[in-house]
Amino acid sequence: MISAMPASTSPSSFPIDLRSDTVTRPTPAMRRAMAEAEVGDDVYGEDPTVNRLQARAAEIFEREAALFVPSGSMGNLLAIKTWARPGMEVICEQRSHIVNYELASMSAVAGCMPCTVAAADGILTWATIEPLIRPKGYYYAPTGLIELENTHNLHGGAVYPPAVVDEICDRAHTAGLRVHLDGARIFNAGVALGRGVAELTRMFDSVMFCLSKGLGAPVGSMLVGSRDFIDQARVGRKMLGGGMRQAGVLAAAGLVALEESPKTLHRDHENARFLAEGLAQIPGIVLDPRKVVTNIVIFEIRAEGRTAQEVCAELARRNVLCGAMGKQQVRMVTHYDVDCAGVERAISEMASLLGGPKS
Ligand code: TLP
Repeated sequence: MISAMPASTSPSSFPIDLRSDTVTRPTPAMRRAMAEAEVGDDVYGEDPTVNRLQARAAEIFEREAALFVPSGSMGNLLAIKTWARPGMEVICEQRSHIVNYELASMSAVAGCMPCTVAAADGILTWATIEPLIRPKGYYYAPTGLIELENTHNLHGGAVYPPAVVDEICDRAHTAGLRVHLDGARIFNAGVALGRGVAELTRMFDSVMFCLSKGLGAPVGSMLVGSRDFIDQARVGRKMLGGGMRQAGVLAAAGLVALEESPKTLHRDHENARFLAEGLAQIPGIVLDPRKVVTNIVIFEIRAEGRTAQEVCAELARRNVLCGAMGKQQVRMVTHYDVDCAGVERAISEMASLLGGPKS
């Protein structure tokens, strides 16, 4: 059986892969569940394991229904397609994943236009959103949807204060607008705040969360919401070519991820904080470790003549993998396939690359 190799027992030639929490390999329990999964044709609604996963996700989020989708990107796109019509705008944060990493699918496929605003730490408030809502007028593209991202990927896994979310949703609903959550890492937000995901997401009209990020499943994300919303999203999924057949082999791993992985996310957060504290000591790195509250560490490289890409390439030669974001920023993401020893190695390789701890 192939399983993830714990970094603590690995030789230093084994890569420490901090590029993303998407790189995890299925746990032995997931692989067992996949091998033993009962399956059927999910386009007929007859895959018992997919049905169990959907029922369980709906139960955990205290919603009427849920839908298993191949990716988080498809889940977000389905929400936009379901709530908004072509020619409408979607209000979202400037560095949100739907704007930066989803191939402009909201425009190319759903016919919508992003209406973005930059927010400190990526955290929108009603005060930043309200001026973007279009008044009635035949020449305006009407506002079709508001989208929030929690945790916020490009803002280093920042977490929305629940009161801010509640106010946005409450005011949006009063204004007759829907709010969708890109909750790819909402379980990380839950752990950071010590709150349940149902409580954190109760005001949203729809929620997408990923099984294949920190929760560690090999494939898949979930949309949750009302029965009516999910029925429409299911039709949209088929239209996008996302109707799956014996998907129970994937859903089985998703069920294990959903039940088991939230309990261990706190370790990823501890490792991320430890990583941030170590990196912050290195000259040429600008980073405030107090801002690292989940599993994403983003920092600036301010080393003479060195770009983020060059630093990442050099680290890769030393078997530490991470991602450059633009010219100066680097992202490292912790997950269950990297333990504390792996994090220590990442810090020491970076220190030796950039020249020892700050004096
Ligand atoms: N994020 C990936 C990359 O696409 C950047 C990563 O490595 O972090 N919402 C958020 C907040 C995400 O971070 C991601 C993936 C998605 C949506 C899309 O999920 P997938 O990759 O399943 O389409």
